[in-house]
Amino acid sequence: MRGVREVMTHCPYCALQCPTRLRSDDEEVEVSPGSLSDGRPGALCRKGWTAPELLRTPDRLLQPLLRGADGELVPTDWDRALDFMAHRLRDLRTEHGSDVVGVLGGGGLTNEKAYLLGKFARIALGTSRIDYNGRFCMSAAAAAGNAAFGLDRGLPFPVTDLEDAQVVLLAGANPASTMPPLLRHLERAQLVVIDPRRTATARRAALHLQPAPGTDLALLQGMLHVAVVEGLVKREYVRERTVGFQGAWQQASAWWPERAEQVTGVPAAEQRAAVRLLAEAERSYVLSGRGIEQHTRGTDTAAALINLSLALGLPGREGGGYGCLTGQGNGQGGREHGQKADQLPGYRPLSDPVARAHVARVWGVPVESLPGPGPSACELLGMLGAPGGPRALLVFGSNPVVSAPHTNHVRERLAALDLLVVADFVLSETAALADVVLPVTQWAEEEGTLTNLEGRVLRRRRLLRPPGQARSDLDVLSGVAARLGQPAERFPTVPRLVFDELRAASRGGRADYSGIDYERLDAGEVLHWPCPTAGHPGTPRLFLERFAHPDGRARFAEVDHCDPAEIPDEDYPLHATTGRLLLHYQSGAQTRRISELAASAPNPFVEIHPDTAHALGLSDGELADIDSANGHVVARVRLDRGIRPDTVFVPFHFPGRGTANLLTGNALDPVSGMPQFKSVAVRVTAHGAAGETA
Ligand SMILES: Nc1nc2c(c(=O)[nH]1)N[C@H]1C(S)=C(S)[C@@H](COP(=O)(O)OP(=O)(O)OC[C@H]3O[C@@H](n4cnc5c(=O)[nH]c(N)nc54)[C@H](O)[C@@H]3O)O[C@H]1N2
Ligand SMILES: Nc1nc2c(c(=O)[nH]1)N[C@H]1C(S)=C(S)[C@@H](COP(=O)(O)OP(=O)(O)OC[C@H]3O[C@@H](n4cnc5c(=O)[nH]c(N)nc54)[C@H](O)[C@@H]3O)O[C@H]1N2
Ligand code: SF4
Ligand SMILES: [Mo]
Repeated sequence: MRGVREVMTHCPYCALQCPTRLRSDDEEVEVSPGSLSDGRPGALCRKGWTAPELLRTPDRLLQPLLRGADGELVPTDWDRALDFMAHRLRDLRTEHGSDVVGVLGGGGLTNEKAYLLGKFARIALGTSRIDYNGRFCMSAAAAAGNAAFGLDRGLPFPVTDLEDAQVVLLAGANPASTMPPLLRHLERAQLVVIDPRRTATARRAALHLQPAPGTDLALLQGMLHVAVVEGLVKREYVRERTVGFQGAWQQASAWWPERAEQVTGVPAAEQRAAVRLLAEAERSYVLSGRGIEQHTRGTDTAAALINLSLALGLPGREGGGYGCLTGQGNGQGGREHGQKADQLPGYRPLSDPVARAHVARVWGVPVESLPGPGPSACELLGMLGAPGGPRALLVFGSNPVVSAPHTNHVRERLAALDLLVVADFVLSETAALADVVLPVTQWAEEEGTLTNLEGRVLRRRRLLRPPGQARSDLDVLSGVAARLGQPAERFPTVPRLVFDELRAASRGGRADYSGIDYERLDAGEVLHWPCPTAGHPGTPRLFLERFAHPDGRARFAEVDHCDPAEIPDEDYPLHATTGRLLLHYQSGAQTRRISELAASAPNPFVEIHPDTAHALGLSDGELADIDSANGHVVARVRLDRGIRPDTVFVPFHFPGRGTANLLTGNALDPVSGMPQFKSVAVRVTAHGAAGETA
């Protein structure tokens, strides 16, 4: 493979999955934007432009590592690493039963990897204890979407539809930092932004509502109240296309805007103005982000946003709609193929006997051998090493030591394991704690598919040979499965074969991929699921005729506001919320290794209003201690007039004592298992001022 090579593929990071042209001349890899689905030139954000650097990062994992008797990780070869792993897994399973092994997957894995990981857990390990980091990400909006529409696809329409929007409501989303090229589709729209901070997105908004963190449900009730009282509800749509309006209204009727103002801090006049803008425009869209979802009432809050959208008649029509901005590269596909605790491929429920029988047939195993639903990701992490809990954990595509809530607790639980195995291409903070570290391939070194935020299936293509001994996750799963006695043909390593099996497993399910294949994708067809037959054109727009419930109607939800699990008090008088910076991705395991990004955004910080800082005796740039009931963080003060004075913001991309998730706790949304990342009560003081901190 000498000379200049070129492939068309997609960025390795977020769910926008910007198309990229990758070129290599054996010396360097160059990236440039590819074309959008309609042929117009695409764009990349700085993470996309700098992504190739990680392919050649000096600390790339090139060999498997095993923890030696002296406690150090030492290089080994694949046979030794996999033999050791299989041997330990077998012993543990013999002693404690199959549920002794836990698996944590990721929304960055390709469809093929996510599918094979779920199959591996259910039939090679026989464990029910598999979940993935999408639990931290999509779970609340997905639960609300499934309940309301009978189907959960992030955007039920192509992003380009947004170009005709007149008004777009962004509820707890900051795409100017998290998906910059998406803003090109929003140029003509007036934006209404709901965010406690004046973000780069909020600065472009016609209207910026700034609620206290964790109070969105009250705000959305107030807005539904406005819609009803001002006669802005689309009555005919509500009558013909929905059920349950009365139940939703019964709850919202108690939330006149002035009452919502008291709880949220958003003036009643702004609530009215926002609803009028949305209702009076001909083409309005409502989009949800993690800001409203990552709470102990995340599902109910997402449901309240859907209630408002339904009342305004937006979902399922042309020139309007509701959607949720999916996060990770394969955040959409990653939640469809069976790495989720309660799910089988095709977005099928694991507890449904018909679904179980179908998938067992495709896998060639007795249906009784399929385990039942297991615990959600945070519950899984919480039970590691505890009596009756998993004693081994396999991690593929997540870095929970930085990104899971209450990370001190996570570290304790990981330390209580007999075996921790992490597959990664760099020594992430979690991999550094593992007994076995498996070096895997990156995006430009592998083939596969991902499903972007609009449900479109995309091809990832290989440009480079994997360096050193790096192997695909598919090879790893197949190698371990064989050592556990599985027939080789059950765990194919060729992505195209895995995809063909995934298609069969998804046939007839909610997310039906059976009509999509590599040939059609490689021929340039634009295919959104469901796509049930080889001749089917795919489904770019869902719900235009009917919603996916048997009666074709969408469901309003009966929800009400209550306070978040932790609210400010005398000891912890401020709200802290967490989230993203433009230049870093997630736990930062990837972007902190990219020189340009690391140099521009090197350190953890706490964003704080100047008046609050002044009252606390803090000045810009100085180190501060941030304490919550769960833990302690040290970060530099960054003054920002755009944040609410009662709120501070801590980005979650940094390790060590700047890890935002030292502050967050174990409270979960009872419906979805979503942690409360976006609202925790804290105290901020000058660093060291309080003496020794606990
Ligand atoms: N640069 C970058 N881009 C990314 C990622 C990344 O790590 N870095 N990750 C990708 C992934 S996986 C995801 S999930 C998406 C997430 O994309 P977003 O949802 O846009 O990102 P966040 O920064 O987590 O949260 C959005 C906003 O919610 C606000 N917020 C905080 N608390 C509240 C609240 O209580 N109510 C309301 N209304 N708003 C609140 C925050 O101030 C923040 O501006 O981004 C994707 N893109
Ligand atoms: N406080 C706070 N915490 C949060 C959030 C927040 O807003 N605030 N957001 C949450 C959200 S939305 C998300 S999505 C999570 C994400 O948090 P994580 O799950 O930690 O996600 P990443 O940092 O992307 O970790 C992925 C790891 O897998 C590796 N990796 C990438 N691709 C592959 C692959 O194909 N195979 C293998 N084997 N490894 C791979 C990467 O190198 C990296 O080490 O964080 C959550 N945590
Ligand atoms: S917006 Fe997302 S997919 Fe596009 S270049 Fe940036 S990180 Fe990559
Ligand atoms: Mo996410």
